[in-house]
Amino acid sequence: MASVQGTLLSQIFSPTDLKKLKETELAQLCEEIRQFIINETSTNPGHLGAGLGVVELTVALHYVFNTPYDKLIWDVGHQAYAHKIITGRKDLFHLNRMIDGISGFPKMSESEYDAFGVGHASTSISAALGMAVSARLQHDNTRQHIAVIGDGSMTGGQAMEAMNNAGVSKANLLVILNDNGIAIDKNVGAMKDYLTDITTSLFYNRLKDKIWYLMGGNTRYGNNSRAVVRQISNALKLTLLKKSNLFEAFNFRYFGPVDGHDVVHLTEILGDLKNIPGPKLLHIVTVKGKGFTVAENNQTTYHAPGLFNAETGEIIEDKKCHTLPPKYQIVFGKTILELAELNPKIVGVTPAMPTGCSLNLMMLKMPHRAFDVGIAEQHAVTFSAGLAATGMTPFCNIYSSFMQRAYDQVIHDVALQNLNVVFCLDRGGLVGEDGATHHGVYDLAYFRCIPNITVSSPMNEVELRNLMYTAQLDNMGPFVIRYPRGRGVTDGWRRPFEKIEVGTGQRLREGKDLAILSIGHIGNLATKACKQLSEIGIEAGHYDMRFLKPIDEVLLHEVFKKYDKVITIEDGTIIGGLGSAVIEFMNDHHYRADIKRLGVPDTFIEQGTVAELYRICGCDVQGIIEAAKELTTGH
Ligand SMILES: Cc1ncc(C[n+]2csc(CCOP(=O)(O)OP(=O)(O)O)c2C)c(N)n1
Repeated sequence: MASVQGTLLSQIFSPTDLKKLKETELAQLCEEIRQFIINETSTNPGHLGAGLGVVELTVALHYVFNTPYDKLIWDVGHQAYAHKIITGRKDLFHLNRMIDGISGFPKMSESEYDAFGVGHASTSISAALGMAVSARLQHDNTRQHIAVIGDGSMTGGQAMEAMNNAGVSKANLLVILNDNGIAIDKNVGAMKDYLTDITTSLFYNRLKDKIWYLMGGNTRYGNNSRAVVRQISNALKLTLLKKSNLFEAFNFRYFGPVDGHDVVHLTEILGDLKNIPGPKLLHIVTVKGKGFTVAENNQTTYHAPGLFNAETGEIIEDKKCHTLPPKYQIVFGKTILELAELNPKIVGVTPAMPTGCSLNLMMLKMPHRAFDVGIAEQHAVTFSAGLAATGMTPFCNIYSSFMQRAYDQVIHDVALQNLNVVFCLDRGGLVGEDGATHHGVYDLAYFRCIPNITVSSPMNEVELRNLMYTAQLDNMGPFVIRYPRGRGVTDGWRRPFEKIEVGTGQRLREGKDLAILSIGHIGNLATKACKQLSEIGIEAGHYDMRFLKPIDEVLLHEVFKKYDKVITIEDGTIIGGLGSAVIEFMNDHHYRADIKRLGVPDTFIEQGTVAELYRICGCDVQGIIEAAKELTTGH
């Protein structure tokens, strides 16, 4: 059930309703929306802090602009809850991120107000620019195009590419830089320092205040904005400001920094900016987690806190979690630290996900050897290649779906030069509630076709550790270790390291009726299925392949000599991964067998719990049992 709504929010079903409110009512509406988001996400987890930080901005944007005719594009989209609530999805919000519910990110097919689908960072300016140019080509000079991008996402290369292009386009484009000083973890890099300087510089802000005073004496940009801005721009050319402002250097007109929590002021500024043609950037300063003290004070934790108490903010932990096996992420974080203590060549690299992947453990202990390079996957890969080319052994940890960004860098900079970069691919497989933009299901297929690369996936935490150990031994070349989000299966994972022979899998169970070949964590479902199949008289052999490339040919010969019925299972696309590799092997070696491939079908899988999604794909225990029955008995 949807949460209780405040008196103003209960009247809002679309931006048209919002526009009926008086300016003086907007602040109260913001508080009601904020409370609604807190209540809803406390029982149905999602992204919290970023959304709380842009409530005022969202209200102001829909108040001033004519959405959906005007195009509003959210970068990443994890902050767009207020946008969803205002644009007709308030009463569906209790189904946020659920199967058959609404997506946690803007999605074109979900609403006409979602001008562009998002989930990955730094795309909004490119998309908005494309739309602005399209409008111009279609002789529409009235449509507004607005990209809202965080300071973290602004560090992504694509955002810079788009700024560079937009700056000479004369397109009618408004970029709103939502500067809260943090990505998921603390924002990093020179741009962050620059934004801090520009926000706090006394010289800059005094100059700006003087200019605004000259423009009309109050906080607005003035009535005759175009003329005033032209005058001001000319004046600014005489100052250091133009040269010292990064965004002005990109030919954007820069406005700000302004308080992003003053909703009335924002509506006034946005109203004025509507009348100023060409590329312009409004820099607003906000607080991530605004209005919820715990979230303001612990911004990384409350980026996506899971279940929490809506009043106190206290996070509700799963009581059982202390007795469960550790998460793969923790095993990665602790193991890289152990290995780095043994091997001085090891360094860690993450593009803006230190807490998510647990590289933060190494960053704490060995700050000079662990690097957060910002939301910059391409750079992370080539930076790692540079490290490897000159004798270091980088462990570059990237979420599988974000690695899609850096495909060329993997081929061109790492594989082609056979450099020993260890790619730890976190969040491999279906990730659950984040949905289609975040599932890590293409990696097995897209890595398998690249020469020189070793592609592995551990079935449990001990294998993860041993693969990490193996990957940093001499002359290993590019080495992918791919594992899922969440918990492993083993107790006592902290055993002495053992080298795993590259390209070797293992037979886990002898069978006679069919063989099941798995790769990675999903093999644990195959183990369960084998036991249940045995209870109904079907004896399945089980092989944990461990390496997709090089694939264990000795084991495959064993399989095809013994079995003529084979199931392959992987938590990746059915096209191009383990199943495809096994069929290629069978064909190349002239074996004949009935092969049933289980994996993610050739369609985009939306959000839901991981268990629900594997069921849909026929890759849960029941799915394996059904496939085995069908293969062996024909029904
Ligand atoms: C390409 C890519 N890399 C990493 C992420 C993971 N991610 C989601 S939100 C986020 C931080 C974004 O920071 P910012 O743009 O400042 O927005 P804020 O959350 O602070 O509002 C990151 C790194 C992503 N979505 N896309």
